[in-house]
Amino acid sequence: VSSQKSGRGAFLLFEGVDRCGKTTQSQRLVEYLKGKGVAAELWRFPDRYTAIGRMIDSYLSGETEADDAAVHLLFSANRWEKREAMLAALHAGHTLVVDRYAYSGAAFTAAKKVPGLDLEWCKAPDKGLPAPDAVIYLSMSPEAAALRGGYGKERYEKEEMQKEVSRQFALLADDTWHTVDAAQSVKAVESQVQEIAEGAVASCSKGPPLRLLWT
Ligand code: Z5A
Repeated sequence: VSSQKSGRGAFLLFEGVDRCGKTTQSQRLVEYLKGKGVAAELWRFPDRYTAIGRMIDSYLSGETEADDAAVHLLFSANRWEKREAMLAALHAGHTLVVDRYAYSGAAFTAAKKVPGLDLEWCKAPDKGLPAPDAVIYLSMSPEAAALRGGYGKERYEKEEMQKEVSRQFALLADDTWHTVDAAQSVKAVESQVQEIAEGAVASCSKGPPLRLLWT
């Protein structure tokens, strides 16, 4: 892998249940890519620092209540408000390593099993966003993930919910997905992640058009 002046950056996305190691691996991947001369940036969703993100943060912490459909649309809006900046960074040749995105959005709301809010409904507001070049799905049973220090205090951090989220993620797998066994050591996961990332960075340096999500 080497930095490229032509072409574009790669959009690399980490998804998976709570505690599977997304934050750990996304941080390590950015450092690894930078060490290889790739301009890499770490992004995460929700972005809790925008006005919309603060509403989401308050909902996740349990401080406020909100209608499930309305909160789903807030998560989606939090991605749309970042679209232009994402596109600008990718076209400037920056590789984005993103911790959660629309797949989490669809999986978490669909997991609530609210009548009317099925998986297709949940995907609809995110259609047309920049699509990732590679989704790195860190696969782990919610039971094993819970052993990693237990769940925190946020709204969805409960084993039953995480099991249903995991079932919904399985329905969202597409041709950009690479499943990595997240129960391995940090180093073993990391070396598989690096291989996937290097492949995607190399092919994006040739300048393929960015795809639009779920269209
Ligand atoms: N949500 C939504 O509903 N709709 C949306 O559209 C979006 C999100 C985008 C935000 O969570 C919540 O919003 C989330 C989904 C929902 N709710 N839940 N649940 P977040 O992304 O802010 O969650 P987080 O708390 O930052 O991340 P996480 O998922 O809890 O953890 P993680 O990033 O996957 O794992 P980690 O922090 O890297 O690792 C967890 C622990 O395991 C830590 O102690 C590590 O040192 C350890 N670890 C990591 N890897 C290993 C290995 N390989 N072996 C052993 N131990 C390890």
